[in-house]
Amino acid sequence: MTTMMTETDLPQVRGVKNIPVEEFYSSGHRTCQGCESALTMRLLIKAAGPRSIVLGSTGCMYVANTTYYSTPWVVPWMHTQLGSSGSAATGTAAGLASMMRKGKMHKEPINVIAFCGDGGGVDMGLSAISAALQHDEYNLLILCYDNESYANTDIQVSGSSPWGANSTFSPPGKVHRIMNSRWKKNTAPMLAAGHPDVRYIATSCASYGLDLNNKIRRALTIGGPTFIHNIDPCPKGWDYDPKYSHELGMLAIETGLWVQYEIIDGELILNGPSRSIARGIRRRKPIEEYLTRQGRFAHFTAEDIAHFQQRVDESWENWWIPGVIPFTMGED
Ligand SMILES: Cc1ncc(C[n+]2csc(CCOP(=O)(O)OP(=O)(O)O)c2C)c(N)n1
Ligand code: SF4
Ligand SMILES: [Mg+2]
Repeated sequence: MTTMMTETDLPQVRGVKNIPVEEFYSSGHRTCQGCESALTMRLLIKAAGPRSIVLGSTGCMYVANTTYYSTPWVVPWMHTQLGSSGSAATGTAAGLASMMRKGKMHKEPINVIAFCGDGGGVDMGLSAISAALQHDEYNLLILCYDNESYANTDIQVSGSSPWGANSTFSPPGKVHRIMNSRWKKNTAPMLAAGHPDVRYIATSCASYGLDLNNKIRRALTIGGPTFIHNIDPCPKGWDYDPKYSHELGMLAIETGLWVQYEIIDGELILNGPSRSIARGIRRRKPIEEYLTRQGRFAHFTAEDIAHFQQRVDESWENWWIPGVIPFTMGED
């Protein structure tokens, strides 16, 4: 079905020393110190290489990266509206395919990558992402960098914010301590279950850079539309010392809160610490170790921490696929 050529020279990288040294997201941005989303952008384009077009929806990774007359992007980059990562990706892939078909462009594989934040992707642009994932004639990657809030407009709660987190829209008060009572949206499995023809959907974290690198490469080479959901610790929104971004990304996975996996042609493979946890090789760290490191949970009582832990335990112990698919098979 695919009309665009598939990139062929992005093999899986074995060992961190073999990650390319060239940078295509360089100096010239003004993200906060310790911003993991900036690292995600850097690793994203390092993995994809120079024959790429990147489309970014409104958010920190647009605003902080396009200060007047400066940008860190060394590849063609275009801003798109907050909820439009899906439509921008489809339109760009369609445009390239058309230009190549008409002979107006040299025929070559060009990576089409659209990114969105959690506000732009998990909430506002979900329908456009769904539409993009149904266009199996185009090769494209949509990457959601999830800092768990509408960060750029000063940390408002999103559908991807964790239960109970303090934000400008969910400040703990005297009457109601827990203002965000929603559990985080389970986005990647929702998109995978809803789009069974999509060949590749994965979750990742820049704290595991080699893993992220290889997932991006697989997403760009497998063919058709693909989606990666990436968790990004955000010092400002999560309220911690910027030097701990890397550690917090690891803790999100080691506590079992964020689960790392790839779904390739309908087959789910857990990887990294998530696989070791599922196999019983390592124990999940207590969620308290993660929550107490962040100011956004500073108002939590012991009861709140226990509730959070119980929800995480439930997802590993009662779900159909631990940490991923929240169903159980009903009795006949
Ligand atoms: C349609 C629309 N509504 C609201 C805004 C204002 N706005 C700009 S960035 C932003 C936050 C986006 O959050 P997210 O997608 O999570 O990205 P982040 O800022 O966290 O990186 C908002 C609400 C906008 N640009 N467009
Ligand atoms: S608010 Fe968070 S996501 Fe935005 S630039 Fe700062 S650290 Fe990065
Ligand atoms: Mg966000």
